[in-house]
Amino acid sequence: MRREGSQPIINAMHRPTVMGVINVTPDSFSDGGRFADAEAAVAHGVRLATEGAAILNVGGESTRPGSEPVSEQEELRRVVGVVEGVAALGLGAQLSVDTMKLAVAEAAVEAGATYVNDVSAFRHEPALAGLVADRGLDCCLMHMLGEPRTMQADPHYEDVVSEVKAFLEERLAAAVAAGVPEERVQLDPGIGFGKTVAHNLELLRRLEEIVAIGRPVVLGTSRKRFIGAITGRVAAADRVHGTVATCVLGLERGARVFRVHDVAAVADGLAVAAATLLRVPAATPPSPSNRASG
Ligand code: HH2
Repeated sequence: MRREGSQPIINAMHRPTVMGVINVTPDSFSDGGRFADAEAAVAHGVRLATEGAAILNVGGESTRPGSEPVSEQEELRRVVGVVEGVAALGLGAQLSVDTMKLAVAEAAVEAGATYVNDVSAFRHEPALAGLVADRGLDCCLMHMLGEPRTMQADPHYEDVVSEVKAFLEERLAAAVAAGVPEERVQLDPGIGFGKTVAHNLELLRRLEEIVAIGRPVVLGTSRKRFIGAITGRVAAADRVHGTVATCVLGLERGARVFRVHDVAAVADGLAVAAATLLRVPAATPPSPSNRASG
């Protein structure tokens, strides 16, 4: 199910879009090992699409702080069968590959992906921009200070928001120079990628400054460590409520794509927030039993 030359996500500037995470990894920080075999990963994709994910993001390399890089062969082995398996089901969700590697992106696109999520923003392999341009793909370019192995060592900024903004503007310009139409590009401040708790909160508080670049902003706060630092929730899976709060705050400040593990919870939070802030009508009328409870 290739969607070459498909329409850009036309409503990304308005309604919130949920991007569900499928980590096909043994070591991701919050769900490592749970979906490491392809069958479990595909079943998880079905569940996330049913819960309201319009984009499914398949990743085969953990980028958590301190993680070691994965070989190209291993990443291919993890990702391609899952993209193929989910694509074959025709769930209606857009398939995205979470990779910095050209060969992995190429194989995922052959298998049905139409969106490249590159946490290196085309710095790791600049030729990835050419693939996105040639195949008419959507992409997400994310800010990261340094590399996953060392990024949390001692991150320092004069002003985190203006530095992240300048970086994203530069990467957007580089993508456009490589032939990627601007309307295919989404931008992400990279929550937790070379940032302290204070940096993450400052980015969230002043997200409008990133939104002002003019491209849809992707927010990836899901279950991350700063939420644990604030709430005291040590287990990543216990950070769902904190995640919903960050997504609602992000929506109010203009973010439109939310990369999350807990799709049902976040979709509900965003639906209520969008109905309030954006006057987006409810997706389905309330059931009679819900109506009775007012
Ligand atoms: N965060 C992670 C991975 N990819 N992509 C974007 N665009 N934005 C993010 O914030 C982002 C991302 C890290 O989270 P996760 O995939 O859950 O963990 P791991 O890297 O350990 O697999």
